[in-house]
Amino acid sequence: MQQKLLTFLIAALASGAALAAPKTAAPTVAEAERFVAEAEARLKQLEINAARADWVYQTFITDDTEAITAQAGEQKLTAAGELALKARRFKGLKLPEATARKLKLMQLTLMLSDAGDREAFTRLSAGLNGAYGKAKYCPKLADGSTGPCMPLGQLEKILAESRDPARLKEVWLGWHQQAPAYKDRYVEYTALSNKGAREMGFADTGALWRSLYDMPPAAFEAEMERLWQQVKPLYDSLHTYTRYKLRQNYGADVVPATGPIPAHLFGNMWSQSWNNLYPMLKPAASKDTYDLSQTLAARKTSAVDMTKYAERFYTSLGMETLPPTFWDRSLLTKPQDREVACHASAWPLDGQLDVRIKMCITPTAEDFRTIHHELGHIYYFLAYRKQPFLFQNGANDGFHEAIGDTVALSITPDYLKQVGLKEGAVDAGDDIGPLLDRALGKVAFLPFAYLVDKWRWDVYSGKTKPADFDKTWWALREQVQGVKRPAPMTEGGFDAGAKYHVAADTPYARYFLATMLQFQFHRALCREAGYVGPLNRCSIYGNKKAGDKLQAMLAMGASKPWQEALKAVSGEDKIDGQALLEYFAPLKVWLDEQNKQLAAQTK
Ligand code: X8Z
Ligand code: ZN
Repeated sequence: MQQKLLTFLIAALASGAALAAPKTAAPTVAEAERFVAEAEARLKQLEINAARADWVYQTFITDDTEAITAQAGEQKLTAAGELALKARRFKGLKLPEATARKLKLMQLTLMLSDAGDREAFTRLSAGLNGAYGKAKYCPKLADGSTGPCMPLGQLEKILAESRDPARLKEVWLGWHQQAPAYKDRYVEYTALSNKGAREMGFADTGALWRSLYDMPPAAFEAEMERLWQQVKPLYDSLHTYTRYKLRQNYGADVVPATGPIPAHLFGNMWSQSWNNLYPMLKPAASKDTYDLSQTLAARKTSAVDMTKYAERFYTSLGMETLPPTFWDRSLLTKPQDREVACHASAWPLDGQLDVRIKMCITPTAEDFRTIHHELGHIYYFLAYRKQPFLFQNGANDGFHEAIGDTVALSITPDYLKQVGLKEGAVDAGDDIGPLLDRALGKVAFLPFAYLVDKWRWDVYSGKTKPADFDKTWWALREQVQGVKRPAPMTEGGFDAGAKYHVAADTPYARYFLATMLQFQFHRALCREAGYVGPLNRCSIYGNKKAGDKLQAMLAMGASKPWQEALKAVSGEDKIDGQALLEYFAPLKVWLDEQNKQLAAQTK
């Protein structure tokens, strides 16, 4: 307490806040409203500047663009910290709801009172993002020379397509070897971030992150655990089934009968989605040999066409067409002449119609899903653009991640047929095939989405020291996800840093929440559309009634606690795994039956 008060006073003095606010005059409602209006105008301008600088940086990574984005980020951070401290003055004052909420939101930020710290922090932040974006694996050839260097996209393609375990292992290790180069910077960065969180009165940055959900941070942590336990039995069934199939395919030497499974075998760099294993895992009885990736590749579907398919889904719900500047200014394919950060992202550049996607699109089913995901962000931006600046955000970050995925749940075999992306008849009796494919994306993802921030919370709290980064990372991955490192850990390793969101310091609990939320949204919107029947066959494509319901929630932005936004769309006020479990219920029965039979066969 003492320590907190002291840091507050130092910070307040450094920012000039204590000098600016006369101690005697009690704050008034009018003053609070004036303060909020001025703060919003100032933050908005700085946000636009920072977004522009960052866009240029991430689509053209150079030392110069890095310096420019760091500088713009620093200006934003300076103002955010200063205003957050000043906002404290109105604590306890009875205010209109919206003003009180804006003051609360303004205080959920880092505050670094020292200019040198701010400069170092924003430089490290930009540098880490760039380092991840530029990283490449350059294989050593037998003659001692170095082979052509491979960026992440190329390595991911090999993991998706090759079934040679030695090659998979090489590629997996090749990518994970890159992260130690920025481990020291990450350590320095997290220390500064913690300093900023503490100056603002939070225990550490993890505590700040857990404070972003309209509930006490400890309650949020308990919710995460409750949700994971709720869906864990379904994950366990999928993991068991996958192990049998991997063992059949790779043999008992590669895949152990019990314990964690080597991480390089799941068709994905982080074993976070297993869709690429579908051909190996698909039900023997399924006649459906349909492969969307094959169709998209064979037709040489362009990045623009992929995006247009997604746009048409949203407009079929009654939403607006994308503004012309979206098409002029987005980056949809990987440029060959410069370094870019390929990790897909959606950008609100001016809080109005200047919205953009940055993504290195290839004609695959995975990118088809991802472009629907990204447009979910874009349509959220567009829907809440009429809100005041501080409410131009998702109800919480899990909502933002869930919108596009909700829409993508409506990409059913029927829908693909309807838009001409599926040839041949849809087998109405075959639910298990498509459900399994969906589970390989969604259910397989749950433990990974749960554990990334579980690991980071301990890093931020200091419980995990830098020397133990890999030890604690792999303890979680083994215990929660049931996957293991394909080779022993190395001294100074930084495997968590081989994931974009760790290097770029983007919170990850949002994706775990989004996975729950999207099934709640899907169920609610299907009901709104008047659909009765199994949730996995429902597509809201073309349904304006469902679209209006969704749009109404999107338009609320962050103006109300997320519980109200959830209520508006689904009538529920808790994030819950029940809708997801209901969606996959037929698959759970099937998996458990398969596992029983496979166990009997291997006795
Ligand atoms: O990062 C993303 C999106 C951008 S918000 C492409 N996702 C997570 C990931 O790639 O790890 C979407 C699913 C999870
Ligand atoms: Zn996203």
